[in-house]
Amino acid sequence: MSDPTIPGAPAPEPPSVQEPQEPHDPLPPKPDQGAPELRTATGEALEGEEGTARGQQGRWLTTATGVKLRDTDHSLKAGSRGPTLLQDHHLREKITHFDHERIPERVVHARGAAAHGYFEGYGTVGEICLASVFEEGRRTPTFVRFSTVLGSRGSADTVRDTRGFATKFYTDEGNWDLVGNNMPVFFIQDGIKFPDIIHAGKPHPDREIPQAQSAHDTFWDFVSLHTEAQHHTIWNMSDRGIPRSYRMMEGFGVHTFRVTNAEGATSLVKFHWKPKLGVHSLTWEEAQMLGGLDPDFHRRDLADAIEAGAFPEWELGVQVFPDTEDQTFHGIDLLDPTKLVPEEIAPVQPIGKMVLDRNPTNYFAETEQVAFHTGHLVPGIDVTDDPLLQARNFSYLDTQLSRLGGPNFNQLPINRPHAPVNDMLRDGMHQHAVHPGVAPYRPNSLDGGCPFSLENQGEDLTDEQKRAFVDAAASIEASRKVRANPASYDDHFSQARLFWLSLSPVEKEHVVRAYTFELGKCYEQAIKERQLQALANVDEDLCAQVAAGLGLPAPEPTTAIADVEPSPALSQLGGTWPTDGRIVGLVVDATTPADQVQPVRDAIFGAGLVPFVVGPRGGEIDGVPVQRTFATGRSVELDAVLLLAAPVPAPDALGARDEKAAGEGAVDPRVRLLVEECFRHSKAVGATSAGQAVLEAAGVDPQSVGVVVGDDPTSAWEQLSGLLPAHRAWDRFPAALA
Ligand code: HDE
Repeated sequence: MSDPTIPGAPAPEPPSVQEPQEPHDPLPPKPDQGAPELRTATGEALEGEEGTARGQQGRWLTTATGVKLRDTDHSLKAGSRGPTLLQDHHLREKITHFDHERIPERVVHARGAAAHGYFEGYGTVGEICLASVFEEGRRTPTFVRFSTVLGSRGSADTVRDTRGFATKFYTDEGNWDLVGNNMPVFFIQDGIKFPDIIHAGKPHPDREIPQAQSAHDTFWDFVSLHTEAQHHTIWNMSDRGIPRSYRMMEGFGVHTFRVTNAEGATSLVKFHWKPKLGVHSLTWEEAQMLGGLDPDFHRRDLADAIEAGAFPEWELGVQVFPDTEDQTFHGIDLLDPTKLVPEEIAPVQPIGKMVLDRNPTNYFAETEQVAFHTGHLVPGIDVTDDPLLQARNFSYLDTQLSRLGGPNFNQLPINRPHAPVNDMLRDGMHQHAVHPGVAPYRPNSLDGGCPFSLENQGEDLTDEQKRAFVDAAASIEASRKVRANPASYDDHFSQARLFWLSLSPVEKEHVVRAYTFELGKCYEQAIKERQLQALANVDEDLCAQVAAGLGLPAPEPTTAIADVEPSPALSQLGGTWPTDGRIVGLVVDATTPADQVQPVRDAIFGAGLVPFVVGPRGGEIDGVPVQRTFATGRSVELDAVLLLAAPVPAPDALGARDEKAAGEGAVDPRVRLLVEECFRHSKAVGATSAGQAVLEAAGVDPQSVGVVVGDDPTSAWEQLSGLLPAHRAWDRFPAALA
């Protein structure tokens, strides 16, 4: 990375203090930004600068119809104090447009953040799937939107929830959308119940609280009655429900998909995204603090990492299963979306990688208007009969009609395919294409019979015919119309238990805490008792611990406890991972010389992390810019802290001005608090001899796990950087559970 900078500056060039007076061309986009590729409404490539915003041109303010204006600050009035005239077309245009700026937020997954990138195939899956996107070395542009499920568009990022992980691949054979989550299973086995689970999870209809939370009666009422939700629920209660970053989440297609090879043979697959940075989470206290201190934490983290050049990366992999008649694998029903297949019995085989390397230029145009759809499939990839997926194939198209105001949403720049479009869909609201010809119907003779379909010509297929989408001819057993589940869907607890048993002791502690917190927030005793009953059917220990926290007796199981093998791949702990884009706080005081800060700052940048200098005041200290002051900074923004000084209380360390600053002592109370919190959250803490006094003030034993002291900044950083790959100092607080 050349010339690293601290990410987050809003403008591509530093603004002047005075309002600019000279007109000039619009500023260029920031270097980290990209935009949808230049394409016509029907997918043709256009000449021009690729990946740049094209919204505004020229120097002069105009109306929506390009008429230059002299004044946009005063409405047209009958005299300077008179009433506004109806004649004021500029006022009416400006206000009317403003009045209609909003569109309905997504009914679920309303809160999200996105980035542009590319996917590169490894060429390892050709034997089972003919989709061109997986060919070796082929690069396909992608746009990924991450999201929470329950909250409104303005809700906090760090709430406990499932995260969406939706990827649009602009392949040369049309758009393919892989609309997944960060958890491999779902609450319901049949899409007809989606409104039920969502109505239960959303805020209560009477008071519209709580926002973006599952810790309330209606959610637990539903999942405790509808026990097929228990497996997904335990994932939500685990650390997966509070990711550290969108960059550090796995992604799952959840459903089983059917893929076809060039010979027409089919296989069943489950898609997995594996993050290069590993899977990591916040602590619950961090998540709660961030909800107030930085509700945009995940959004900011994604954009900042890309701006800092720490491009997030995932490997896409598949678990492959033979397409047998019963569509099961080792007794697991592959059409049941509440079940996963352990990686130990079906390894995830890497088939390509994705890198996100550009931030959107305009949130609304790109992140808000992107329209994903499970039915956006390409040749070689097809759906299965999973009843959840079948309902999704209806829902995603339908929802865009009300969200994006009509049937032409695929023509919005972010949704335009990169493959030529030659459909017979016509007209409708906001039609961008100017379709030639007179015969958008088939058969026709007036347009020379165009467009032709690549009809199957028997055995001798042309290359083009081979590459057309064909619905996989899966057989369906002789059947009767019924509203019923297969018997294999009746097991609701064995995989929740599998997940529980696969966790490390500290992860189990977090699950116990999450259930106890969430149920503790419910008002109705009956709901708590009912959920405890479900936990008793998962695991005795888990149930007993949660029951103790709620002050209720632990019930006996009502079903036989399943005998399951743990799947170690489900635990997040135990490895080391790259630390790209992690944030290290460098605490200085008003007198710390630049030569104590600059070398370690450079070393942190050089290692691909981001240093935040945290000082007693803003501006520069001995020429080094300060990113956070003791008043504006907080531990939860940081992955590690390095104390280069033991700052005395700053001039604004007044309880009346900043409650965090209340208290006596030789060290500024906010620095003490910063270190206390980092320690409590099991973060790496380091100090030089000059900063060591803060450890003492914060009551942190320098011998503790994950605490290092060095003579000088560079040696302290060297030790500290060795702690970061494990994400946290996990052994700092031993777990009581086995
Ligand atoms: Fe979605 N879901 N979903 N969902 N979903 C939507 O589509 C729906 C399900 C997922 O960033 C909506 O455009 C039904 C599973 C993501 O724009 C809507 C069912 C999984 C996103 C919809 C499901 C998901 C959505 C709302 C049960 C993981 C955000 C706005 C049958 C595999 C996409 C929209 C984005 C969004 C319906 C279940 C993931 C209403 C009916 C399972 C990541 O169409």
